[in-house]
Amino acid sequence: MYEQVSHSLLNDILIALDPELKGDDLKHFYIRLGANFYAIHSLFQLLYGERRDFRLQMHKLVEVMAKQYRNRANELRNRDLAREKDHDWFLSEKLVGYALYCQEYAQGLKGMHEKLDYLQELGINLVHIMPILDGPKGRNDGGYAVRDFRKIDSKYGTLADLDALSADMRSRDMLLVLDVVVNHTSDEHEWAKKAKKGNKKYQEYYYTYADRKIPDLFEQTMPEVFPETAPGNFTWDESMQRWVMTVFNEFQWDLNYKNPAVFIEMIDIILFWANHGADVIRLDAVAFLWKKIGSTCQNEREAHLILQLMKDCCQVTAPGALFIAEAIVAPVEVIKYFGEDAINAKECEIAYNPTFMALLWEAVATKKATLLDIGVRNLPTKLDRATWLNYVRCHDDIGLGFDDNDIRAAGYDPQAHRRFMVDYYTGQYPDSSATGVAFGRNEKTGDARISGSLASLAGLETALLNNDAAAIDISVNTIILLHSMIAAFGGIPLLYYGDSIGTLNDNTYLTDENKHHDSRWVHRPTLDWEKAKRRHEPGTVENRIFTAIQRLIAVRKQIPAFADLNNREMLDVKNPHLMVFLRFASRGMYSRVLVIANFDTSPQTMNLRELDAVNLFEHREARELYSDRPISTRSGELLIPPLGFYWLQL
Ligand code: OTU
Repeated sequence: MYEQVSHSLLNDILIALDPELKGDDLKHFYIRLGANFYAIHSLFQLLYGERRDFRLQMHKLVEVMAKQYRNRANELRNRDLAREKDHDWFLSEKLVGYALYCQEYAQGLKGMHEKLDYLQELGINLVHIMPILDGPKGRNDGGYAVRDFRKIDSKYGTLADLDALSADMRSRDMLLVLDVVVNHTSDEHEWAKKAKKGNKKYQEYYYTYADRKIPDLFEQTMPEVFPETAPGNFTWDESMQRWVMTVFNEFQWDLNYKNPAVFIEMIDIILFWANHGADVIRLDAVAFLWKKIGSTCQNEREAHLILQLMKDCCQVTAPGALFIAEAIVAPVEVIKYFGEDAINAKECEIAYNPTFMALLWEAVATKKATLLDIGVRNLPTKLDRATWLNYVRCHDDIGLGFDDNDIRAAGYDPQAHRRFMVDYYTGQYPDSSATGVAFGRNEKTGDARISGSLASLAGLETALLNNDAAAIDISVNTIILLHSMIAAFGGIPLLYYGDSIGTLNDNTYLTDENKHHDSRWVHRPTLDWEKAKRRHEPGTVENRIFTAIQRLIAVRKQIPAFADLNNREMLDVKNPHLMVFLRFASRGMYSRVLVIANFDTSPQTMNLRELDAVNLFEHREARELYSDRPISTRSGELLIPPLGFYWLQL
């Protein structure tokens, strides 16, 4: 949009810009800048308009965007243009992701090359390499406390190694996802070190206070993220003689986005990684970006303005790069990270789907899809050009963040039901064979979360220990069922390393002084490549899980109705153990697919006449796509095996 005030400011900025930043090859940059400048200016004004140095800061912002565009390789610029044309590319059913630690997976970045073959064998084409940036030894929260945002930790490799890897991935048509930890830095970051020495400029990069007055006000309404290991939200810094806000661990200093310098530094860093080949950037802990006394300091409106501004700036320099919002918050809040009031996503194109993840675990524990069904129906409608990252496990704990009203509607008491979940997955519940570990127990609120590998939570550890073939079947089928759900739901399935071969809990963290207090390390093991080899030995657990997931992925990629185009319809069925939904596509061979999942450990029947929404089965049989076999529908009833699922082509 053209608007005089912003446009005349833009003209002033352009006149003053370094001539080097005005070359002919910057044409595409300036076209995009013109298109986005009104939005950028408006957002910057909303956030920082009160400041006397507003114009100067705007100037700096444009300079950073232009410099990073000048640094952007032609290959990536061409990619940007191709993606502008094919703008819905990331909604495709062809995308399947995998998250891994490069050290634990491949002994570092150099080792990744040969281990990409394994991922391709599975069908993966999007790889999230967990944080690799320089951080203090031990006090780094698994890489989420960064000391230098432009340096790769030497134990993983070098920037040149990453460039080589991203080039290799591009040649294999694989997408690279990297983290930018936007909410905080390590207390050993150069900015923090300067702040500690009394440098006012850098103290303003953080929230620091001489006494407890403001911290006490904040803490009246701020919940604790790590109540066991890092209670409170402020830490006293001896050398600075000030309190500093530390929402996560005490060594993670929260950045102060009320300061435009912080915003500009971070957009510079985001663009730096986009220029090093990141196709997708995972923005960590985005719900926390804005702090306000009297609020929970999560999901504030300004946090959204910051993300919109980041998106608008990124679109000017590196429009091909997408953002993932990591906001593990309530469903009504998560949805806003796609961009509120927009039609197309204009904040983050991709967001973790923590609600679906937690609901899946609830369905496994109760063997019923009741709450899952309610929860999914109550997920707010997603924008166009926005998609979910659907996952079963990740490097973090499982938070039980479903909606209290939904829990009640499913017939449970919210608090008691959450307690049941924790008991169930930590093996306290009589009927449970899960071997998870509690995480983040909060004595004040009674809350807790759950750690543990997928296989261990699904009872595989216990089943193997008891050499119980039937129990092994149950856990293997649970693992496959859960993966079938993330493959069919709509969005990008994101697998977690080790899960496709049934990796169990790893208790070695208990003897590591830097890890023993944080149970999330139980599910961050070194990948056992000997175990992985057994994927080729028929009959092994590894083989059963791996080949099933491999098949799920291959079939998903052949089903256009599995692209994420807001094309899912939940269907009513009487049997509470079943989750049933329809996926549809306007074109393509398999235009409608009926997904049925049975969460019970016994076979369940479904009456086809209940499905009036799909007056389907005039035919005598339907093709089941996963098994590639016809299934008779003649009796008007379908029998779904224990923990089984069908993808029926209509
Ligand atoms: C994220 O986590 C990361 O995924 C964690 O590994 C980090 O510890 C944390 O940020 C701090 O960098 O901020 O919006 O267990 O679910 O802290 C959600 C709690 C986050 C995590 C939560 C999450």
